[in-house]
Amino acid sequence: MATAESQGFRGLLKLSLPDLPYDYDALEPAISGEIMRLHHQKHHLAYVTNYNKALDQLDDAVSTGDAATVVKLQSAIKFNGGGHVNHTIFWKNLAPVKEGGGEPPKGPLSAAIDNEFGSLEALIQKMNAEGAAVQGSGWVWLGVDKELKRLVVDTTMNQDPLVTKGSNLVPLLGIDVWEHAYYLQYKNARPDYLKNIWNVMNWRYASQVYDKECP
Ligand code: MN3
Repeated sequence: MATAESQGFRGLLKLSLPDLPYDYDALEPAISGEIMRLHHQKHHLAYVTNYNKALDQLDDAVSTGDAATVVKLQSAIKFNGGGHVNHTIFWKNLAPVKEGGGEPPKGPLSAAIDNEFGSLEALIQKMNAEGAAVQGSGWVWLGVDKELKRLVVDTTMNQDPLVTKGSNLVPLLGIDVWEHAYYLQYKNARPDYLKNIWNVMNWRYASQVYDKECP
């Protein structure tokens, strides 16, 4: 939201926490309401708050010519800014079953998946295997290389957005494999979380992004 007090760094807007496009419990039983509430209200909010704090400090450091502090702030900006970017996509990547969650992709994206991976099932198996293999915290992505017009599966560590793996990469779907995304419900069984999340995957959103990048 654009308010006067939200303006800090050179008049640019600070971030604010976006609303979820569904209720917290709308993705059950795949993802519990308790996880969704904490993930959105605590984790995502912390990225927003800490990014804004870093921008304030950057504003001060830039205006006093404090290059050492400008450099020092880069990791906080990358981590918290990336957390906001990734979670903003993640909420849109999910949808309640009654709103099309889990419905397989159609049209050009479906054809591109078959062409690149053989089948939707093969893509899901590949993403689940790569997501399960992420050491520590990170993300597994389905993206499109907008120059080559090709689908790619890749992983990123911590809160690095997909674009850190290549400037032409645009995320279609990202799955958060941080423990905070599943632990309350699935404990240490990340593969079970990965298996069930496809029941609420929003392929309509992925198709919209794909159609925009590969018209
Ligand atoms: Mn998360």
